[in-house]
Amino acid sequence: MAMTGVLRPGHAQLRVLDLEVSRKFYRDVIGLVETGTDKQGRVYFKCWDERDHHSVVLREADTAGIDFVGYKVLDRATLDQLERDVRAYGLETERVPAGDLLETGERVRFQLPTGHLFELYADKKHVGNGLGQVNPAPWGPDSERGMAPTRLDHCLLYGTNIAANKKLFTEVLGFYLVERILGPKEAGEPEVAIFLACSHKTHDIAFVEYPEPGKLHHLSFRMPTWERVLRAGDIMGMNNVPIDIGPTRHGTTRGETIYAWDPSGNRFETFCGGYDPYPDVEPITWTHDGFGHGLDYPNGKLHESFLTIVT
Ligand code: M3P
Ligand code: FE
Repeated sequence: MAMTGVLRPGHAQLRVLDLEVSRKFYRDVIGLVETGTDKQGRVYFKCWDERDHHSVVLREADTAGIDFVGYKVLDRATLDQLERDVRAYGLETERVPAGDLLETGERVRFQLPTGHLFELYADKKHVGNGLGQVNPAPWGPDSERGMAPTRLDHCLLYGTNIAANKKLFTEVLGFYLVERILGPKEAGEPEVAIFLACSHKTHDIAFVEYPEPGKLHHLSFRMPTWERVLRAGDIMGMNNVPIDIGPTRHGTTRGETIYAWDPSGNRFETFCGGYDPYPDVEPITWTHDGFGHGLDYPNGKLHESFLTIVT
């Protein structure tokens, strides 16, 4: 089998300021499928074409931001091996019991050098996409409500010491570097952003160097087409959703995109396109001078809000 180890982003738990307002927003405006509420009051969603029970979990809190992200691994043997590898590398790990998140098996949790809580897990209930496993229709009612992204694509996290994250992800977790952004020449061109893949995508996770640990820049939702990204923009307009950037195309990862804010101020992305890297690609580099086009290719512009606002 070609794909082993860590498979994909599986879930993210977001802090939201008003659960009912956020529930409506994620369900009716973004168009996710609500799949449950747990004893703690957390609300669970999946994107319509995801097969596992959930990918987005909302927790009401006084501040916005991200509690943790979880990545699905191939099987339990892989989970046990990666847990040993992370410990041998020198990080402490914790097992979160099965059932702590609805319909989810044990999770191995550890803190990244950037301050984020990161989890690996092997088991989550298969609930399907509503279209069945035999002779399925190509789409159904859940793909036609709101923006209706197909899946949770990646997250971009801001934090301290991304160089240490790069080492952990590439040497222990089996990710590879696809693109990177360099700082100014005067500073010795340090890597200020890294885009890492565990699959055949331009990024499954990305990090930006930032003085504060544990910050969320955005959760990204995959759209099937550019047309659907533009339609997501129409839906943002109809619902007065504040937009940060777009519709436009990044130079970095070549994605077509809109960034906007949820009612709590957590940024999200509706994203499509990119290209298909393999683990043997030579990473693409964006210099400090070229980064305006990296961020917004047509406009070649560094957007202040995009670079500085995080939750
Ligand atoms: C993306 C993406 C930065 C670029 C971000 C790119 C931090 O979010 O999905 O390609 O400049
Ligand atoms: Fe993104």
